[in-house]
Amino acid sequence: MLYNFVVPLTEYVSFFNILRYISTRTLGAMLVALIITILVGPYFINILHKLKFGQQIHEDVAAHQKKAGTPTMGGLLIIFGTCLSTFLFADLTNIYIWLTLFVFLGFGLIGFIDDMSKINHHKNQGITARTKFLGQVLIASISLGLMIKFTQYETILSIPFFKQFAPDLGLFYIVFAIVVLVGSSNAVNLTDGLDGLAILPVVICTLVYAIFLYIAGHINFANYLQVAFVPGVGEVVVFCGALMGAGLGFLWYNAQPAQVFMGDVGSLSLGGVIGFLAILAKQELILIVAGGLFVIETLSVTLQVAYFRYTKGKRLFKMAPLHHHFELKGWTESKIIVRFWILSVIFALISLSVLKLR
Ligand code: 57M
Repeated sequence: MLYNFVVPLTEYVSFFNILRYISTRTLGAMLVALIITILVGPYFINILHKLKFGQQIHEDVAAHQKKAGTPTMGGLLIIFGTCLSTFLFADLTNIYIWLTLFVFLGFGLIGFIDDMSKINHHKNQGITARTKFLGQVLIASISLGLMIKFTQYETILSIPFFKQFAPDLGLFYIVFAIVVLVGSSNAVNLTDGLDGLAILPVVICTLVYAIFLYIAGHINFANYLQVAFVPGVGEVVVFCGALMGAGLGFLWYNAQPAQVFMGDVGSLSLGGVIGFLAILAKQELILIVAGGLFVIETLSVTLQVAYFRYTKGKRLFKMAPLHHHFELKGWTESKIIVRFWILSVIFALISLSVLKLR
């Protein structure tokens, strides 16, 4: 909004020129979202306490009993900080900004309904996995349909390491993109099981995609690095800045011992939007590396279930997702969290290096 109001005034006040740049607006969006989230946090957590939006805890991991009653739905704080800062700093005439907000809020809505139904039913059940899945597929299909209709988005798939080979998947691309969005949303959800475990890797992954989006939206950089040029997506970097700021502001309160959990409203919206950033930047397959931590957490569940069925009752890990395995092995919570954060930095660095390895 600031951008849209201020840019016409640059004729009279040359200082406002600073807001023309995506880079300065991204920094502004990040800083404002971070400060606002930290400032609003205590009031917000207080309201969640008053509304009794506390977390119910499963009894199978003893170390988690002390977390009972920690307010959940802190994802609303992330959504608030991100949206406010995006409205302030982004060019609101850019269609990709609106599509990104649609995905973010759409997946958030499904998580919100799930969180509310868990609280209302007092059995920690939420909506059924099937309803949640159908909701995710619906939001993903609408957003992708809108994107194909209103932008010049191409349905080609970039293959890492092969700059010349980028097959056009046509309609099949939509199916593939739905899998990316829904898969990424659920993978972040599975990872969100220890204090701060999901949010920092989400911020790191967003930083990776902010870089990819900046390059994809800039014809010279895209040509130089031989990646797909997607006109207009550079503006989404401002959203990424807002998301990173709000994420770090949330971590202020989600750091161990957490005063608030993000809830499904947080995990589903964040996971969904990371998938969408990967699609916008046309670096969909790299998400497997950039979001490597989310992938290994999800894989641990898949392997655990498959192994359990195959061996008729034996377990590969003490418990899945993977962070529970290390908890039961006796690692302290903070050790697991920090080590998993370091893993996500390693994955981020590998994914960025792919830009040059082609
Ligand atoms: C949600 N939710 C956390 C919090 C957070 C198929 C199966 C693997 C599904 C999986 C599952 O249900 N995963 C999705 C995981 C929960 O956190 C809430 O949920 C939100 C995210 N959706 O924001 O509101 C608990 O996690 C802890 N937590 C923190 N700090 C945080 O910042 O400590 C969360 C955020 C919170 C809190 O204790 O209550 C969760 O873990 O439930 N199911 C599982 O993960 C279960 N695994 C399992 O059954 N494994 C089996 C098979 C099926 C693979 C096996 O290994 O044999 C575990 N869930 C729990 N305990 N709670 C089992 C042990």
